[in-house]
Amino acid sequence: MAHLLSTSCSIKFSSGCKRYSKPLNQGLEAFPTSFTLQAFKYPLRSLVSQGQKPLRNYTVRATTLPISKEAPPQPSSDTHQTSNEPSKPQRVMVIGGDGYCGWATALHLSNRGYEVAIVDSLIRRYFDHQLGTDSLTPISSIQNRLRCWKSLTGKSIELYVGDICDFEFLSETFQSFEPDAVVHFGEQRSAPYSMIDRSRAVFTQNNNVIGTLNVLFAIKEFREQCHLVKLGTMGEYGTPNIDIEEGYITITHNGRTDTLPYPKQASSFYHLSKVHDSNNIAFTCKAWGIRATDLNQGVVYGVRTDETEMHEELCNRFDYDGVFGTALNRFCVQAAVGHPLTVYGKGGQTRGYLDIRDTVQCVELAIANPAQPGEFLVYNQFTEQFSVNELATLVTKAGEKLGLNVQTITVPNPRVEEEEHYYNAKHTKLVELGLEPHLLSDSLQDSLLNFTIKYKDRVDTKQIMPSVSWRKIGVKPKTITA
Ligand code: NAD
Ligand code: USQ
Repeated sequence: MAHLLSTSCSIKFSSGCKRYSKPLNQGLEAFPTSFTLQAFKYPLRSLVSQGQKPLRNYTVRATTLPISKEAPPQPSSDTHQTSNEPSKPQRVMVIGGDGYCGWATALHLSNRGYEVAIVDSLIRRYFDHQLGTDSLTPISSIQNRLRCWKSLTGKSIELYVGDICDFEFLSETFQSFEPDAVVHFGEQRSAPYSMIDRSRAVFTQNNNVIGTLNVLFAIKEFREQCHLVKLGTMGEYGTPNIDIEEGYITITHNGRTDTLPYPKQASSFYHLSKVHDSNNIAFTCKAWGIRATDLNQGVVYGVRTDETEMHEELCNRFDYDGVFGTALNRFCVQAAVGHPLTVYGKGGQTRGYLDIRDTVQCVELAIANPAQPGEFLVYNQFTEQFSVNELATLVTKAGEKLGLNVQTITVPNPRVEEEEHYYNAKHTKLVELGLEPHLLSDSLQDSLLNFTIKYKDRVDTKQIMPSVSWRKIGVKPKTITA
């Protein structure tokens, strides 16, 4: 049944299991009370079917283009290559390829000669409808994006629309595409979203943990040599008072020494879902000989990559709202529209950051240097670390150069996190593989700021303040606008 459909693709609904049917507009809280979080009035399942059966999962296998079905080359067993020209597995499945990191990565890999398929449920677009938010940038439908890519480059990217929590869909997709590598971005990735209420916490962990578990089973059953490149997060480690190593730490205790997974102290139900993923992946590497690389990524900033720059229809999404927007991207939008920069609490919270152009580089390096069967590689994927206060200072200075009057306010921290802490996370392994970082220089700041200024008329300033409180999770909303 797994086959590709033509441009005017028909839609097949699969009988995926119903796990989540509570309307998602319940439990949103305004925090603080001076703004509102809009909620969409339909339950999640309405996204996928207006039919009689209450389906969560649906299957649309579509491509705008015919694809070559040549026999895929076997992935190289020659791993850990450090040369500049590593052998490439040819067929890469990008799960979550319609999202922020996934879209940029899918185009980059396609441009670099990989046969790429995007697998995505498109649920990220639904979250915007649900919350009343939108990308700063106008984004085309995934079908139009792919048509545009084909017409510009002649390169086809296959598209499988469906939910990886639906194992039937995922099985058919694996058997149809036969990936040599799977890059897995396809998760609910907002910490605030996971902290809105019980239903979003459950949704996040269900979506992320079961989705990843299904990917592991699909590899085991259909493509056992396939290399899994999984996007984890630096937030799995938390902020311990010792240096953070890349995945593992050697400990001597009561005279005995062992190298163990680095302790995890996640600080949201989202971040915890990534810890569970990592444990499941590590276990299946041991138990089944899965080959996997966990990329513990820091906070991503920026929007332009070489490929998305080629045409406005290829433009990536850019989130600035209080639920999905991340620190530096938000600060640039805030500066552009004259909103004070929203530093939460004391602003000493320090994290690893990287340019989205480095995200795509890192993923390519991970694919080109696959883990051995049974091996679980862990890399810390970021290039520089900053405190929130340091980011605010950088944006203020860059804004001044552009004639902007940038102010900063202290917002009562909606999260439960250390606001002044030690932070020193190692991040050398991807550099050793060949990563050439784009650092957050003044000029980069200027160009990111200029980009946000270009789209500032699209900003809904009501979406800027944080709307979700870690302490008051599940409290009924005071205000929900229609
Ligand atoms: P995103 O929300 O923009 O994209 C995720 C994509 O996955 C969306 O297109 C969504 O529709 C899809 N998806 C979600 N659940 C799915 C499912 N069950 N089946 C199929 N598709 C599904 O997120 P992003 O910012 O691109 O992040 C991608 C990954 O990178 C996430 O795993 C995230 O945890 C990780 N990450 C992101 C950042 C960041 O700053 N954006 C930092 C560190 C790690
Ligand atoms: N922060 C502010 N003001 C803001 C927004 C954020 O002070 O307006 C602070 C937060 O309190 C936090 C830090 O900035 O201390 C980072 O917050 P964020 O929203 O930029 O990032 P986070 O919630 O950690 O999540 C993002 C992605 C997630 C990824 C994570 C990487 O959404 O998918 O896993 O970055 S990491 O932070 O390393 O865990």
